[in-house]
Amino acid sequence: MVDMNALQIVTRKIEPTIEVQTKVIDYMTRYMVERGFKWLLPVMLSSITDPLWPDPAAEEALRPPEVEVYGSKLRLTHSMILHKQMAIAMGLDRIFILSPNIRLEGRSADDGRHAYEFTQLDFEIAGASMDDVMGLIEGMISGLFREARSWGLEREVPRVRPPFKRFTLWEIEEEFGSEEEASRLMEEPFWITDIEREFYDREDPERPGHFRNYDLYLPEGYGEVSSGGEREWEYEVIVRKMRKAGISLEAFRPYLEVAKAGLLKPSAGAGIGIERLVRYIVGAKHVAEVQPFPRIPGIPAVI
Ligand code: ASN
Repeated sequence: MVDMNALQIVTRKIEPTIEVQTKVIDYMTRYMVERGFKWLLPVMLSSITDPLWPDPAAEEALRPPEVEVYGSKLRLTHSMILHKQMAIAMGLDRIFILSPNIRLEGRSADDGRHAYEFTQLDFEIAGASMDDVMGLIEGMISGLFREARSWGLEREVPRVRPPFKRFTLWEIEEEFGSEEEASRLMEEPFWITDIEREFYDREDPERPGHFRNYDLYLPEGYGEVSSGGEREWEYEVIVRKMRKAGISLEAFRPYLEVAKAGLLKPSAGAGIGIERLVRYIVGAKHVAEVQPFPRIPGIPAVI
């Protein structure tokens, strides 16, 4: 059930799910720390945030809520992608954050995996390629699933082995019709690559019109759980792509200042949706079931 009142929210049996979530976060953060990543704390208010536009999955651009703070307007975090690039510019070469994101989706179609407030494990690696990041995520997911099989869950988490299958978005559309249909038909996690979207994902310099980015999809209809890419770092390229997307350069002034000074560096990274991953591991129908305080588009938060 998605539309719950306060008593229904509080009397649900959510403890086993939160136990799983604890183990999932423990596994994922250890995985990153053991590989030399530094753990940053999240930013929730900033003058700049991810435009989430252009986004082939969205009908219209989302507007991040704004708060007037000390005479200037700050936005609630859509994602920390631009801060991740800044952290790389600071000389922090491998970073991750458990990053709370707010995305006020206008969608009414409820696919069971959208929450307007959620947390992603967001990470970035200086000088990395898409293969580096995809390999890192494959190692994390297959190790996590292996461990989850020993947690005594009611549901059998599948045995998965890297490398996961890769499809371009074009191949998915040809073969399955849509990403959702592919997710329903597949039995293992798979990648979708080459998606034209936000300016910060890198266009392949050797194949203009193709993109060095990747989304990880879960099988059994659970859909997208991770999204990332190699990044643009050159000022001229960033400005050209922002203009093409109709994005106001003024709204991204501090970011462009750093880019113009030549301080952004090549990097690649991704974010992995914690609630979506927990939802899959426990086999919940709806992401609301794994959120102690559900945040479902179209339904006002009760608590
Ligand atoms: N975390 C994603 C990335 O690293 C961005 C996002 O959440 N929109 O590409």
